[in-house]
Amino acid sequence: MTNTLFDALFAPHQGKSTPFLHLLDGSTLTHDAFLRQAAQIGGALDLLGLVAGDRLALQVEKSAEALAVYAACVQKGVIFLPLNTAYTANELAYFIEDSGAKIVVCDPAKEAAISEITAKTGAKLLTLDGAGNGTLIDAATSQPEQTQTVARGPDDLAAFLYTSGTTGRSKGAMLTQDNLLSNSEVLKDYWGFTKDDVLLHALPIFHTHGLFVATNIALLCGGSAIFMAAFNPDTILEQMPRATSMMGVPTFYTRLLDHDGFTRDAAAHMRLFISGSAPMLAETHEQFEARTGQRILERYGMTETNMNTSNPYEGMRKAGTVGFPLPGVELKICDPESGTELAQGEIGVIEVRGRNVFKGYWQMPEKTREELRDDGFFITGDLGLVDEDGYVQIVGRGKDLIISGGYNIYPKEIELIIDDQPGVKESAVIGVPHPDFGESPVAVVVPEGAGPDTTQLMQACKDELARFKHPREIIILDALPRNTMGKVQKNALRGDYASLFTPTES
Ligand code: MLC
Ligand code: AMP
Repeated sequence: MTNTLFDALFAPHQGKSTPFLHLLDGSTLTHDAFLRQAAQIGGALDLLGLVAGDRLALQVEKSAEALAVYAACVQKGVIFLPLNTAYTANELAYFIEDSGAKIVVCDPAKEAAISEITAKTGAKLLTLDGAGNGTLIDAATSQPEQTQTVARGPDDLAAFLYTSGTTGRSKGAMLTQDNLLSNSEVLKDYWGFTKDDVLLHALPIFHTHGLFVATNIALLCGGSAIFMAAFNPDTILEQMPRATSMMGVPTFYTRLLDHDGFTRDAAAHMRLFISGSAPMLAETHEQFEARTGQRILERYGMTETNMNTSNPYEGMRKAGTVGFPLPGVELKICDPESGTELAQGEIGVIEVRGRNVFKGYWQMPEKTREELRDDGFFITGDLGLVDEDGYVQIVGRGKDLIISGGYNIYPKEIELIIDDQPGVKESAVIGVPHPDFGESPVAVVVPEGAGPDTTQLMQACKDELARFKHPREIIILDALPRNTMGKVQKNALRGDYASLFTPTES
C-alpha cells in the first residue's frame, strides 16, 4: 500500500529510537514514540468514521500531540486543516462550514463556543490542550500503536490552508501530497539538512512555514527539532548552543538583535539562520552579520506555492533579495495588465510554476481561474524583478495585503467591519511600517453625521477578528484621497502615515 507523503516523511522512521522532538521540559520524543502515538490517533480517526478525503480542522496550541494529528491525517489520507489559534469563533465558523470538516479539534477552553458551530454543521468536536490532553487523546490511548496506512498518490490532497483574499473572503488552498513532498525534498538538499541537524522550531504549526517547511524538512533529513510552543528570545538563546539551524520570520531576528545575550558566541554552534514569510530589511541583515559573523539566508514562499526562491547555501546571500528560483520552480516577471513576460531588470508581477504549486482553491473555480493560469503559472500578486545577477527582488505587492509579524491581513476584511458601524461613511485600512511586526494595520475612517465612536469601532473589530488583525490606530479624516478614476489612493495614505510607529529622528 503506497502513500506518497507518509512513505517519505514518516514510514522510514518507524521503529527508530532516534530523537525527533526535544521538548522544553527536558524530555525527548523519539521518532518511534511519535509515530506510535500518531498511529493511535489514526486509529481513533478510523473509529470516528473519518475516511480518506474527509477534512479534519484543528485549532489548538502547539504541541507534539498536535503534530501527531498531522501525521495521523497523512497516514489515513485525511485532509489536514490547521487553523491559527488567534482566530475568533466568527472566523472559525466560516472555515469549518466552508471546508465541510467532519471533525474539529479545539482547545478545551474554546469547546463551548465552537460546539455552537459544530452543532450546526454536524461535525464531531474533540479537544486537545497545549499539554497534549483532551478527548482526542482519550480516544486514541485505547488504540493499537500500529495502524493501517491508507493508499494515497501524489495528486491526492494532503492539506487545506486558508488564506485571506482581497475581497475579504478566505480561500482554502488545496495542497497535494506531491506539492508538499517535492518542495521539502528540494529545500532539504538546497539548505544542506542532514540527520545531524537540530532545528530551533519556534514557529506556529498552522502555517506553511512552521508546518511544511520546518517540520517536513526535519522529518525528511532525519534530524531533530527543539520544539517550542512559541517564540521567546530567552528560550531561543538558552537552546541555541545545542542547535544547528533556525527558521523564522523577520520579527524573530529583530527581537534577537534587541537582546544583549545574542552575541557571536551565542550563535557559534549554528550553521544556518533562515528567514521568510515577510520582507526583511537590508539593515537587519547587516546588523545580524555584524553581530554574529553569519549571514541570514532569505527565501520567498506562499501558502499556495510552498517555497519558490531561496538565496544559496553556498555562495552569496544577497541582502534585499530572495535569491534564485528553486530547482524545479519556473519563475517569470510579467506585465500586470497583459501578462506578457518582461525583460530582466523590469518590475512586474511574479508568476511561478512547478510541482510546488497548489491545485486550486476549494470550491472556488472562479478564484482559481483568476490566479492559476491554464499553463500552470500561478500569479503571486507580488511585484518584483530579476536583477543583473539573477537574484529575485521583491519590491512590493500588487495585492492589497499587510504582513504583520509573518501573519497576513487583508484590509478588506477590516474595512467591511468598520464600514458597517454607525457614524462611518467609508474607511481604508493600510499597512504602516512597524519596528517589531514589520507592518501594522491602521484604519483611516471618514465620518458620517456625528461620526463614529472609536472605542466601539475597535470593539467591533475585536468581536469579529483575530487580535493580530486589529488596527493599531484609528485615524479620522474628512475624505480619502482618490485618483481621477475615483479609486482610493492607499499609496498616498501609506506615505502620509509612514512614520506613525517609527518616528523619524529630527
Ligand atoms: C501576536 N500578536 C500579533 C502578532 N502575533 N500582532 C500582530 N502581528 C503578529 N504577528 C499580538 C498578540 O496577540 C499580543 O496581543 C500582541 O500582539 C503582542 O504579542 P507578543 O507576545 O509580542 O507576540 P508574540 O506572541 O511573541 O508573537 C509574535 C510572533 C508571532 C512574531 C512571534 O506572531 C509569530 O510566531 N509569527 C510567525 C507567523 C508565521 O509563522 N508566519 C508564516 C506564514 S506562512 P496583545 O493583546 O497582548 O497586545 C507564509 C509563507 C512563507 O507566509 O513564505 O513562509
Ligand atoms: P502567505 O499567504 O501567508 O503564505 O504569505 C505569502 C506572502 O508573504 C507572499 O505572497 C509575499 O508577499 C510574502 N513573503 C513571503 N516571503 C517573503 C520574503 N522573503 N520577502 C518578502 N515577502 C515575502
